[in-house]
Parts: sequence; C-alpha cells; structure tokens
Amino acid sequence: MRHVVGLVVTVTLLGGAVPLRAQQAAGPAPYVEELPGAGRPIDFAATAARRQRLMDRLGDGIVLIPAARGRNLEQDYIQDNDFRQHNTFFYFTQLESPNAWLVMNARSAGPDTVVLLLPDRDPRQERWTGPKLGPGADAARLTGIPVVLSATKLDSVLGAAEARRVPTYAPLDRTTLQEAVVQRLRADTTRVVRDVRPVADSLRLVKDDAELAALRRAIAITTDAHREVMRGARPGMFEYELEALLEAAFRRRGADRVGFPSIVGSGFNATTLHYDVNRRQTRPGDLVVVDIGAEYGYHTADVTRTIPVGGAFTPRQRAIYDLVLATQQTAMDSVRPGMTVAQLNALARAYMREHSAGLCAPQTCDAYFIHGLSHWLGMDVHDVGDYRTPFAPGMVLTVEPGIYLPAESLGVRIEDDVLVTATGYELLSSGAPRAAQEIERLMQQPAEASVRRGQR
Ligand SMILES: [Mn+2]
Repeated sequence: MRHVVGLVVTVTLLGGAVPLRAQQAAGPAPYVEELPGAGRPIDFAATAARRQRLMDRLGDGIVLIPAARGRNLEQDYIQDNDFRQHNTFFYFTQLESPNAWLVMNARSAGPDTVVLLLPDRDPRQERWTGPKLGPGADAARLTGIPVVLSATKLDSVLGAAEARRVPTYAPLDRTTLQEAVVQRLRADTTRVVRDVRPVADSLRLVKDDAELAALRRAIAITTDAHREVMRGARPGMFEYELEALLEAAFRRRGADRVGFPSIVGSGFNATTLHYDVNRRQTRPGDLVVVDIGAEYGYHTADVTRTIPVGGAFTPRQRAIYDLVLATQQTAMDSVRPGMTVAQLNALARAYMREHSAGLCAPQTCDAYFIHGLSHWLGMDVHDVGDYRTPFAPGMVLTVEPGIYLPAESLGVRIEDDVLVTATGYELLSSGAPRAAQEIERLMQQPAEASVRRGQR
C-alpha cells in the first residue's frame, strides 16, 4: 500500500489531474465479475487441487505465500513490464491481486485450512488503478477460497497458526526474503522456517489440465507468429520490423505479454544466443534466428525458427540447418517416461558429432553447439523443477539444438516444445514449419492479407 500511495502522489504532481476531494467522494466502485484473473475466471477445482497436493506433501506445517508487490513508478524500472503476479502465488490461486497473502495450515491429522488475505479497498487509489478485489464475501465467491480476510490481519492469522509449533514454509526467493514478516520469522530462533520451493516446484513440473490448456494456447499463438514472420520477411527489413510483426501477432491473438524478450538475430547476431537488441538491418543472404514465446494465462511458449530472410537457404546454410534438424528429431524421438535431460543431451551431441562429416572441419559441429539441449517449460520460460527428475507424463520441455559459427555470421537454432506422454511425446509446436523446404515454401508465397495488414 505504501508503494501505491507513492505512485498516486507522483502521478498527481506530474499530471496535476483530479482534485483529491472529488476522488474521495466517489466511494468504492462496484465489483466486476471478471476481476480476479483480469478477465478470466479462476479455475476453482485446479487451484484447490494444487493447494491440496502441496499440503498433502508437507504433512504438518504452515505455508505462507506472498503475492507480488504493486510496482512503484519512482523506485522500479517500470518500462520493462506491467504488473505480473508472483508465479508461486498465481499457481495456488490464479489471482492477480497485488500485495495479497495466502496462508495454508497443513495438518496430517485433522482438516487443512486455507486463508486468503487481501488489501483493504481504497476508493481514492482505485480512481487511478481501477477497482480491486478486497476482503469479504465477493472475494470468497470469486476465488473459491472460503475465508478471505484483510491483509492487516496477517500477523494475527500467523500468530494463531504458529501456536501449533510446526515448521513454516515460504518461497525463500529474492523478493519474498524482503518481506518484513518473513524476515521476522527467520530471525525468531524458536521458529523453523523452510523453503517451500522444492515441493511447490516439483508440483509445477507435472502440468495439470488447466496448465496444459494455457500452454497449448501460448504455443499456438507463438507458432502463428512464426508463420507471419516467415510470410512477411524481406531482405532489407530491420530486425525490429520482424519483431513488430510477431509481437502484433501475439497481441492480436490475445497473448498477455512476451514470455521473454523476443530474439530476432540476423547475420552475425544469429550467433549471439540471447541477442535481443533487434536493431540491425537484414541483408540478402542472412539467416535470422527468431526465438520467441507468447505468454498466455501465466504460461509461456518458447519456440525458435531460423529462416533465410530472402526466402531460400544457400547450400551451406541448408547443410548446417539439416544437421540441426536431424539432431533435434533424434532427440525428440527419444523423449519418453524415464528418460532424463542429461541423457537426451548426450544423445543429441553424439548424433551431431557422428553426422558432422566435414561441415565444421577441422572440428565436429557439436563443438559449436554451446548451450544445453533442453529446459523445462511452464510459468517460467526456464521453468522450475529439478533437472535430474526422470521424464513423466505431463512434463513439458524444450528440445533446441543449435550450431553457431560466428566467423561465418551463420547461426541456426531450432526449438520445439514437447509434452511427455505415457508412451512418448506430443509435439506441441507443430504449428510452425520446421523442415527447410516447408519454410522456403511459406516464405515464397505471395503475401496474404493478414501480413499486409501487419506491415502497413
Ligand atoms: Mn528455450
């Protein structure tokens, strides 16, 4: 709340806008049905099941999970993003309210209880930032959590829970460690405070139906954006023009934001793994690495395609491209329950080494494959979870080999998102062509109406 008040004062000074007395007289705006989840209803069954799984795993304990703080115009770099909920808090609530708390009492004997604490409503503040969900019956109805109290009650709720003398679990990440209440608990030598992340993160490794639905949508938006870039790319375009095409496609299809800064690297920039400046002008003959992910419902895609900006690969580019593609296919075909990321990685490198021929002489091409093959995918683009965990149905990972030859300004990465199934895998990102010929065919088609609209 402190922070938010600061924001109001600042904006008032800058904008000189509305007299404070008039705002105070306005009173609370009515609740809007769509408030929690910013226009999307909360999946009560999914969030309740996640909370229950966590409490079952913990046995006895108090769980304390903070929401993200509202951002401060004066103290934060607010250019980089809008407000985004803390992932752990969102996972267990699907609620986008800032400055809230979730407290769970896990009991091995007796009923578990859950309390949501929300900041009290502030009509004057809401004139600037819109109606918020406050404590009370409406919040209980909209969140599916029966007990919703004022955030000012946090100390008394915790105090009552602490009488049980069981460990307190919180996500001990950088932002949570800054919360005064967490600092107080950790300073109290009579209390045991543990990190909830190893357990909470392991739950997030296996996606439930609600998560998969969000991921599938994020990935569909992203592969559509790839097709738009393929159809719209022309030599001479700046990297940011391609970025504009794809991010317009994201928003047009309802993406909430980018899951990470879009990488559009042409020529030499294709060999810089996390290049995101996107200011260079493309030249005929360039390859462009387009590594992007739309975020939808707090889940992000991560799909990379490498395209020849002029619509056709040179024989040299094509040879490197086909080796990366065959390496990727070999790795994907080995995805099944019981495999691990390390095994997949070793298998991909061995394949690339054995099939290098003279392409990367005097070395083999795996010497230029300088990053890991896979990462988990979910709410975080490099999602949480122990990388030693053997694959199980419901896990989602990327498979993304690459070859980077800076001396030739030649970089190729192909990245897809796969879901582990009972018998193997499902390719989630098949919506964007991967084979060189298919990419060339799409790029050489006459521009379609949707692309012309995007380029205008
Ligand atoms: Mn990736």
